[in-house]
Amino acid sequence: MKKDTRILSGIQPTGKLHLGNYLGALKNWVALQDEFPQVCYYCIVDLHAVTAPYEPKELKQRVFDTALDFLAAGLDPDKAAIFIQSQVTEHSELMWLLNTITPIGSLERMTQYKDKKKRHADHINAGLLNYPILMAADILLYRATMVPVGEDQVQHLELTREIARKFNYTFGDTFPEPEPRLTRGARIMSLTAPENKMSKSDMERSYITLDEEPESIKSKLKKAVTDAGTSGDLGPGGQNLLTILEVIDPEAAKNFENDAKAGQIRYADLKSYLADKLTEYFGPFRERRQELASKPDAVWELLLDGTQQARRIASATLRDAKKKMGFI
Ligand code: AQP
Repeated sequence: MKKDTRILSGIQPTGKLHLGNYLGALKNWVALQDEFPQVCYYCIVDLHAVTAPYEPKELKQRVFDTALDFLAAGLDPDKAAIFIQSQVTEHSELMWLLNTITPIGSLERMTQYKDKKKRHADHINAGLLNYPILMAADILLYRATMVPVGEDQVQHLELTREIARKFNYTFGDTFPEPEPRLTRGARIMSLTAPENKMSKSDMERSYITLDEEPESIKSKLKKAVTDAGTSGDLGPGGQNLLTILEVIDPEAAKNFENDAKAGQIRYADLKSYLADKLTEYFGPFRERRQELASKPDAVWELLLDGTQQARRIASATLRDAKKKMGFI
């Protein structure tokens, strides 16, 4: 392992985590904490979450829910720092400094911004535009060298690299340029509109949370859209179900795929098999989550520990950046 490897990633507390968040991010985070213990920083990015409309009374509970999902999925506070973004105030301060060297044109080009602008047409705020600068601050504050992300975040990471280069060029060498670590292939689509990705802020029927009850998994999958494409082709809905099955039972997925190629697939069978497999796969997760939920003080304590670890690094980096910029 290179001595200076450091890993950072974050998830917004915008709802309970779903299969997409797990297969596209969390599963990979757990593997990385085992491969690179003591240098992973995993963050609940609540400052990002408030760029879209939300209910203030629910925010703290959502942060807590996300922490439960992190821990139940296998993130281990002895190997990785798990913390809440807003509690390390250096994130906001570095973001302001980076604001001053980021061209507005670069922000306006971001696909996610353009997409969110459409989705929240009555709530286009500066935070939505500046979202990638806060993400750059999250990453650069820890001098992260590797950022595990889904395909959808690669453009933001490229901007982070540009910001780091510009800062280094203008004020002197300060930040390494972080590399993306792409999660292989797992882009999970909505159950109700499989041309869109599975999203927490979408309607409940469109996603399966990691702690979803077996009956509910069954009923959501039963109603999942599975329009076949041309004959022998699964269509986006069926393909999505196979993508999910591939991760937990590759052999069965292959068999269903062969059935589909032969024009003999029975979606009811695929859905019912997948429901059983998901129920089994996430059984231990549900148990761990329930147990953790019954000890809220211990969970908040873990988050506090993680925050303290994060703050030690964050405050040293911010101090260095301010020094380079001439503040101190
Ligand atoms: N459908 C998905 N398939 C694969 N990966 C996904 N991720 C999210 N959805 C899928 C990955 O999860 C990580 C954290 O995402 P986030 O919560 O910070 O924001 P998001 O990508 O916007 O996730 P959601 O569920 O769609 O949240 P909302 O609805 O609040 O916007 C990222 O690494 C992402 O790639």
